[in-house]
Amino acid sequence: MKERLQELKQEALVKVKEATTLKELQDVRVAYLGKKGPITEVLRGMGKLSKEERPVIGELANTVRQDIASALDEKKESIEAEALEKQLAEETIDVSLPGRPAPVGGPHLLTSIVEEIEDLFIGMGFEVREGPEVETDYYNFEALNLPKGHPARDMQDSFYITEDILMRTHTSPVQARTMNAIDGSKSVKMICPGKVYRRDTDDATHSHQFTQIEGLYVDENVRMSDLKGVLDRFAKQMFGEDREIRLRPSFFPFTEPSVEMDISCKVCHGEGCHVCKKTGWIEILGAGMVHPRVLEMAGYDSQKYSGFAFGMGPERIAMLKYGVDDIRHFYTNDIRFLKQYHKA
Ligand code: FA5
Repeated sequence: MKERLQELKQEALVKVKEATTLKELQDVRVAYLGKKGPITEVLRGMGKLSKEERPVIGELANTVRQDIASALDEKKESIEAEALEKQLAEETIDVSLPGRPAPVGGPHLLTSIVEEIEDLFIGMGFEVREGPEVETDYYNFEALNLPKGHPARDMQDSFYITEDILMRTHTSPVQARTMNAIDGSKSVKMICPGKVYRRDTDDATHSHQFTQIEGLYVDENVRMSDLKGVLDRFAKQMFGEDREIRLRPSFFPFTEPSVEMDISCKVCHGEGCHVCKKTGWIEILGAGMVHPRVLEMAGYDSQKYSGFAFGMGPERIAMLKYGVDDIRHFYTNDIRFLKQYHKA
């Protein structure tokens, strides 16, 4: 019986050694130490032994049991430790790896340029005003000295909603609205950014919906030289002190005299390209001295008050400033284009 017990012990220890998983180890435990296992069987047969042999075999059986049990426990610990180590190795976090960038949006180039222009004029004492995009014929045209049937209405091909309501074709109605609201009682110095709509055919420099920024300064003794000074400061601050501007005589029914301001093309540096239609210049704004009739319609005494006004297209300004070669880039929303202008 002694030999049998020693044999069982050796056998069990080999199996414990060979086991590689907790499941295999549990099977060994059940097989050798379980109720139906060979050691229990040996102990059951003790009744047949002599009185002297019984305690010796009993003690040996217990020792064998304990040896197998502690070998099992040891092996269990080592399998568990190995598993933990493997898991830790697999789940190791390399803190030196670059993180996954979370996509962050930014203002649209057009929004940034409008804000930049606003800041620039706020710095010169102008206030920012807004007006409706769906406008009455009166404010869009009549209050600006463009009565019904006036041929100059053709300069701005319009989207009419009813006979008297249209999508505003420029931001100039906000001039009339602002002046009307104060009824000629005090000076006005404002700019108005916003969307405008025209039945223009889309091309590299024209869009049927675009942005304008209007400017208006009405006070006593406002002169043409004030307009020139403000526009010159605007152009230099926006494009650099070395930028060239030119004022060309023009016509707007709401200003007299009227001018158009061009700035030298940044894309071709005056050589002529498709952006500037081979002229080397890009028209960016219309301006002039507010027509006395417009002042009077708004309630001002045109003998006492005078003013200047201007209206510019921020898309054209952004195109010049950043060398954008097609106005349609602002509206097709290609993220590759827009991303280039996101400020960090
Ligand atoms: C006007 O709209 C006048 N209301 C501007 C003005 C205001 C003159 C106050 C005098 C006093 P004009 O049609 O030229 O003017 O347009 C002004 C600017 O808008 C242009 O210089 C140009 O930069 C821009 N613009 C005009 N049409 C388009 C278009 N289809 N697409 C993009 N920009 C345009």
